[in-house]
Amino acid sequence: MQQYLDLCKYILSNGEDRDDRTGTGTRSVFGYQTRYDLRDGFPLMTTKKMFLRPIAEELLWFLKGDTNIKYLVDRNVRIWNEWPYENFKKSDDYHGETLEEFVELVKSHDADSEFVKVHGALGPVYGAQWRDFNGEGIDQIQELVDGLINNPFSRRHIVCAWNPAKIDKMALPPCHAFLQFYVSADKKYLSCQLYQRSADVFLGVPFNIASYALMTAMLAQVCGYEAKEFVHTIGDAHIYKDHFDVVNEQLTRVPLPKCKLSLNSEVKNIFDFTIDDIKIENYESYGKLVGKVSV
Ligand code: THF
Repeated sequence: MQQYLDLCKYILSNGEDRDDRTGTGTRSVFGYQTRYDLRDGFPLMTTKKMFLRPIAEELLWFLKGDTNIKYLVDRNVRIWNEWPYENFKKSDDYHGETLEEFVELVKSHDADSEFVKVHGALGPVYGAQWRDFNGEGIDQIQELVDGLINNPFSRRHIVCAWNPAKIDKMALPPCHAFLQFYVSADKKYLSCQLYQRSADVFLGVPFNIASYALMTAMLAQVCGYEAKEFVHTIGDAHIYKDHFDVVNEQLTRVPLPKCKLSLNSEVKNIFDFTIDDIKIENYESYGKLVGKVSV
């Protein structure tokens, strides 16, 4: 994962310092591409301690078409909690609860309760656009699978989460906006390229790389290919100012050998994967590095 460290170094030395929406401030470059070979191991960052479980749960949540944090909260995945909490704070139901107390409220209410429906909702984010684009019943994932199987050399294996008609209804407009898949000429391999409009390089990018590498492997399995390459193309690639110290610490670490992804080979439908079908083996890493998420 030297490519990732090179990206960090490149931003720190060449980026411009900018104010941003969250008020934290970033150093940023525009336009950067990295490539990860998926054949020689799984690209889970080794230069800090990571867990595949929240990444896999988030991907399964997207694939279900779910856009409410309840599913994640019930599984103790907290990466999406800040955004509904910001909206909750502006509502009449807010009586000074902390983020932790808000999360407990989401956990203790049923999925079909008013509380969860109102305060757990993120609007029509990834899952909604992937499985039911614009609320018009277009299942981009099913169409992708059908296309990869029946028309491998198509140049239209696209999944698009960016829906201009619905941006203002989303808690956060999609960062990983546009995906394209590519089958090799010998019909052996599947590759994936992501266009990410905005990337929090310390916190988000290690998640995003692992997430799309996992998705590529799952798609490859159900479509009869092997995962080959993940190409990551970024628009605004930034490091938040309050992450500079942990990034510099990470840059002193030399990447360890990649781990291996192990999927349950019996799963033949992309929508049938469960968390127990997704495992990593031989994961070795340096210790954890902690950074705050800017909202
Ligand atoms: N907003 C910002 N500012 N950064 C992001 O990375 C980001 N995302 C998603 C949407 N908005 C974003 C949310 N994804 C973590 C990881 C991914 C996130 C959000 C937060 C995070 O805090 N990771 C910690 C702890 C992980 C844990 O709790 O298990 C880490 O150390 O990796 C990018 O798509």
